[in-house]
Amino acid sequence: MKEDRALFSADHRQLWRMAEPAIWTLKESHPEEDPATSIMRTLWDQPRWLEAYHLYDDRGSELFEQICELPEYYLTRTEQAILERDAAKIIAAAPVNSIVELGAGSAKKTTHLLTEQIRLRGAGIFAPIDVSLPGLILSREFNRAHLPQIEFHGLHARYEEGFGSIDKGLPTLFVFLGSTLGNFNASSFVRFFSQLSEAMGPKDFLLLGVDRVKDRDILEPAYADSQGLTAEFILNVFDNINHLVGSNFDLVKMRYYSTYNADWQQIEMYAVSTEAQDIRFASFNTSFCWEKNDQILVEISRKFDPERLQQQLRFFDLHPVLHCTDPKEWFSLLLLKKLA
Ligand code: AVJ
Repeated sequence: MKEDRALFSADHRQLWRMAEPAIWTLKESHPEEDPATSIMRTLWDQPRWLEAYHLYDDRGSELFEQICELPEYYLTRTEQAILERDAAKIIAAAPVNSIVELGAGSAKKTTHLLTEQIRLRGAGIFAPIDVSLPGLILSREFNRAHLPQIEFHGLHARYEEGFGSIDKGLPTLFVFLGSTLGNFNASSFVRFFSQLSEAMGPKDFLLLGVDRVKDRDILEPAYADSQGLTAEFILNVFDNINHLVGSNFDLVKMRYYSTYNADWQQIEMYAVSTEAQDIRFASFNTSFCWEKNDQILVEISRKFDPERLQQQLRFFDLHPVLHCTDPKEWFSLLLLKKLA
């Protein structure tokens, strides 16, 4: 493919190999921390908690797709509607050759941006970065069928590994949708934006989709659906953990609990033990007692004030260009430009 070199920076190009047609993987991955270490570190923290990425094994990814369709879960369809309405405005304001999507998930939303890119500029590169290979393959097939003018390069990697390899000279729109940012606590927020800003060149933009602070009567049902899908999604993490570190969490002896913490502007999703259980970790030769009624914080979903977020992002040399929202002002898309 002639334009491979246009996507990767010269000194990163040789780190990648094509694992599948149009899908790249790192020859060697050196994550800051592997999944098992992350689990052991946060479960020994007080209070015990987990990093959100453990939720997305195959079953978890499937359950999350179903959550997106729930009547109570307004986020996906609200963001989709904003994109449908404002994609042309966004692409016009961001003169780029390539679109790099972090944690692509359902590539459906990005289609609006790519369609506008074709309409306005006739061509472009689309490079979704995702840890899920099946997701990338679906995205590649969709692209092949519906967006032939767009050159596709899937990056099978964690976001920070992926965006670090993109050529800084190639005008790029980085896209981070779905309020995935809401999963980051204060320290991962700073680390993420430092790394991303560092990876961005002077012609680059960032499109950020974030769920907004609002009444708890709207927020809480989105994370406590009547079908119990969210509960299943959250508790499923323990199946994945049992698999990753050889532990014996018993899903029958726990329940799901969620609440909106207004002081911290975040939904908190917990697993609560319904009886004392001795949790053993075969791979680490250690154990702890999970007492009855004790909680493990499995996920946070932060809610944002868009003006305040724009101010915070100036610290990372990201300056506001556009702010798109829905009529109810429930969700925001922020377009930011990297200042050289
Ligand atoms: C994928 C992080 C945006 O926080 O709304 C949905 C994850 N967890 N229901 C969110 C989630 C439970 C979701 N994000």
